Order: sequence, then structure tokens, then C-alpha cells
Amino acid sequence: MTDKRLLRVLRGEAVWPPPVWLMRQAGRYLPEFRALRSQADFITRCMTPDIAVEITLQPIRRFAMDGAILFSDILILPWAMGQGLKFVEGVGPVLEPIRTREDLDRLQPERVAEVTAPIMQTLRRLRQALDAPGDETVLGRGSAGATTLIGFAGSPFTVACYMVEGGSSREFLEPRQMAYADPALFDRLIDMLTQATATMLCAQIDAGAEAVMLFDSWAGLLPPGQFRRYVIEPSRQIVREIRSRHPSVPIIGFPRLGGLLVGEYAAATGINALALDTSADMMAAAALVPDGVALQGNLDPLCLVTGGDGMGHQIDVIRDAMRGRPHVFNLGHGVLPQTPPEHVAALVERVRRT
Ligand code: 1CP
Repeated sequence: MTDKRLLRVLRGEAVWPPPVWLMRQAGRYLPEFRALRSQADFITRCMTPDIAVEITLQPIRRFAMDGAILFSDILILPWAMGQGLKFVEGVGPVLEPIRTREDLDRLQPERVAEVTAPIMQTLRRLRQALDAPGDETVLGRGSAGATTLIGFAGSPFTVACYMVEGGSSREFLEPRQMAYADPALFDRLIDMLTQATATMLCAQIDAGAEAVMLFDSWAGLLPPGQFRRYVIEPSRQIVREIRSRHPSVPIIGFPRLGGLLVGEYAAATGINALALDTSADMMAAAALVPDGVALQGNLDPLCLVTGGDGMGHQIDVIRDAMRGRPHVFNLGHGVLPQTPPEHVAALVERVRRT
């Protein structure tokens, strides 16, 4: 049974109108998400199936998105390996930085499967809720079996950025300097993350994820040689490992701000779909990727804040340019917290116009 519209596109079919979901579709812009925030801190929310299931389904109930992305975070992986992590209000993630061989040796990738078991439980429950026939109490009438469950992870380079820096940054100077000053150490970290990420994504698929996405949000910081070594090569290995165990599960790659290298990224990694950031010209990207690779994107998230005719026009430009090709409508980056939910409803309605 593969007639879910999003899955068909991820497998290379052109579907009209295109399926739609949004990066960070669960989040602070939804009042029902903010209401749950007071109940538990961020990591607890990710690790408690009752809460994580509820948050994942919130945007599906409201907007009937074609994709439901697991509520979790890319930094749960380093946390599960034993790295100290806190999400601080108004600051973002704060981690105990990894700067030396000793810091790296203290990580315990062998713990990840056990620590992330509740997330797999969340996925099992989500898959059941999304596919339950006639259970309109969960999702609303008629939508059972229509929404694709998406698992995800950060890509090794982006996760390493936060691990070495110790938090968020615009430049991530610490990890980028480590890659030049001690490439052997940086390679070890990347290799550890590559293996752990492939294993975790396979576990997510075993638990019910029907597609997986690799977020490489900081890929665009690297010069071409390092982009090949730290973005393309680890992603290629992750794709190869997932394919060997789950050959029919589509994989979406998001090498954000990858510029001219996105075509090489798509061809060399073997991903099924390439997610594009707002800076990318979708038609130019289409010319760079191998035939059959779907494109996902790439409306400016700010357009969704302003809404109205401006947003409508931008939606039409992207949707019409991609007509006849495998295209998943999405933003070029995550939904901004100040986004009015009714603009998201208007976006979905506009994308689905025939
Ligand atoms: O309560 C809150 O406000 C916490 C905000 C929040 C949320 C809602 C964080 C903290 N993470 C998430 C969830 C999340 N993160 C999802 C779940 C899906 C959904 O919400 O719909 C996903 C897929 C992510 C992925 C993620 N986390 C990325 C990759 C995508 C991207 O946005 O580039 C990155 C870089 C992170 C790190 C992260 N998590 C949270 C923050 C504040 C940050 C730092 C972002 C930065 O460095 O600017």
C-alpha cells in the first residue's frame, strides 16, 4: 500500500497538486504547542511518548499535512551518547563542548539504542494513529492512511557543529577550526556520528517511519573539499547503510546553502529527494540533480509570516515551476515562531488548489 501522495513523490512520481508539509510544523507558533510547554522541559517532551505523539499530531489535525515529522531534535543523538545538553529559554541548546580526544572518548554511542527506546515507542504509536481506519477522534474524518510518517536525524557535520561549539552559533568557528587543526580528531567524531546516525535511522524505520530526512543545516559553511569530505561522504555512507536494510524507504537530504554542490550531493549520496533552502532556484537545481530525484521546498518562511497575496504569488511561482516533476511543497527552512497559524492553513489550501 503505497498510495500516500508524499511517498509517491519521494519515489520519483510527479503528483498534482503536490503534497505539502512544513519543516518545524510543530512548534511555538501553535497555541496548543505553547500550552504543553509548561508541562515538561524540551528533552522530557521529546522522550515522553504521550507528549511527543500529541505534539507531532497537532499540525496534522489542524492542516491535514501530507507528512507528519516526528517531534524530537537532532541533538537528542549526542545527548543519548552521554553529552550534557540543556535547552535554555531564549538562548537555545547548550552542550558540554567536545574539544579533545578525552572528551570524545567519554561518549558512549553503544547507549543510544536503549536511551532512545521511548522515541521508537512514539513512532510506533504515531504510525498506528495515522493509519487507523476510521479513527476520526485522532485526525479528523477521511484522513486515515493519507499522512506519511517521517523520521529524521541531523547529519554528522551539523550535529558535530553543535557538539564541538557547545551550542548554537552563526559561524561555528570551533568545529571548523578543529577540522583544519586536528583533522584526525574531527574525522573520528564524524565517523562515530555517521555510524550512530545510520543505526538510529534504521531503528526509526523499524518502529514505523516511512521516510527519513537528514538535516545538514550548516553544510553551507564548508568549502568544496570539506563539503565533499564531511557532508557528501558521511551522507553517502548513511544512505548506503539504510538502503542495504530498507531498500524501499525514501531518504530526503537537506544540505542547506549547498549552492552549486547540491547536484553532486544528490548524485553521490543517492538520496531520493533533495530539500532546498530558500536561496536555491528550483529550476536550476532540477537541472543539476539526477533524473527521478524529487525536489522539496522552498518557500521563504518569512512569506508565511506576512501571508496574503504576497505569499499566494510566491506559492504559485514555486508550484507552477515544478509542475510535471516530482515535487514536495515545503519551506526553505523552519516555520518561524511569529507565524500566524491561519497563514499556514491558507498555504495548504493554496498548494492544494487544482
Ligand atoms: O520549545 C521550544 O521552543 C523548542 C524549540 C525547538 C523545537 C520545536 C527545538 C530546539 N527543536 C524543536 C523540534 C525540532 N527540531 C524538530 C521536530 C519537528 C517539528 O518541530 O515540526 C526538528 C526536525 C528539528 C531539527 C533541528 N533542530 C535542526 C535542523 C533543522 C533546522 O532548523 O535547521 C536544528 C539545527 C536543530 C537544533 C535546535 N533545536 C532547537 C533549537 C533552538 C535549535 C538551534 C537552532 C539554531 O542553531 O539556530
